Amino acid sequence: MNEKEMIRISKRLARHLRHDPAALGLTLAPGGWVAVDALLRALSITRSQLDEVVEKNNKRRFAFDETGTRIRASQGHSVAVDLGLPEATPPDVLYHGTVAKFLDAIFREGLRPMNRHAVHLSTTAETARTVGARRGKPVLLRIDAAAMAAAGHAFQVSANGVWLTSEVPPPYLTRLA
Ligand code: HQG
Repeated sequence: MNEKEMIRISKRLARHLRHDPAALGLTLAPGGWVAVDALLRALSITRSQLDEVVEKNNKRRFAFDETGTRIRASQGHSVAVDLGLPEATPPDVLYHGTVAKFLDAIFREGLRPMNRHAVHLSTTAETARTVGARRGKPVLLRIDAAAMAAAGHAFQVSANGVWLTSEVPPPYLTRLA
């Protein structure tokens, strides 16, 4: 499969596994899982195409269950879903990339999940900068995750290494650049 075709399939997977399964006549089972058979039929793709997208996806956005018969998005959902991820202790510092126009609101009310299910945080400044750059000139925020964890905020880490939490109140945020 060429790169263009992979991206096309990946975008369709992201749309349906995170946001709009109903558009394909699919529903997400608990945990966000969808039967691979049903997905292949709905997207008119083959199992080997799906395997290739899952394996080569640049952010490893999708994962099969241990039987290989079900698939889900590892994070990024807007539909209600409980991924059943265990609580995990975050690194002391995490990063979030955003853009200047959101800063007033962010420093007033904290980082919020907005349309997604959780706030997404990165372990490296570089990744966060890339996330912010999707919207314009990136602005980098440093999150004092150690202090948040000490204060009882729960964190989870997705299968593809994104740290998730339900909010980051302003006292834990510092603007870096
Ligand atoms: C901002 C992509 C105003 C927040 C990326 C962000 C990531 C606020 C936007 C993943 C706010 C939400 C997630 C507040 C947060 N007031 N704005 N209180 N709190 N915001 O897309 O983190 O390619 O839902 O800064 O690479 O940008 O889809 O979150 O700018 O990993 O796999 O509101 O999505 O991955 O935007 O991105 P998003 P995000 P995929």
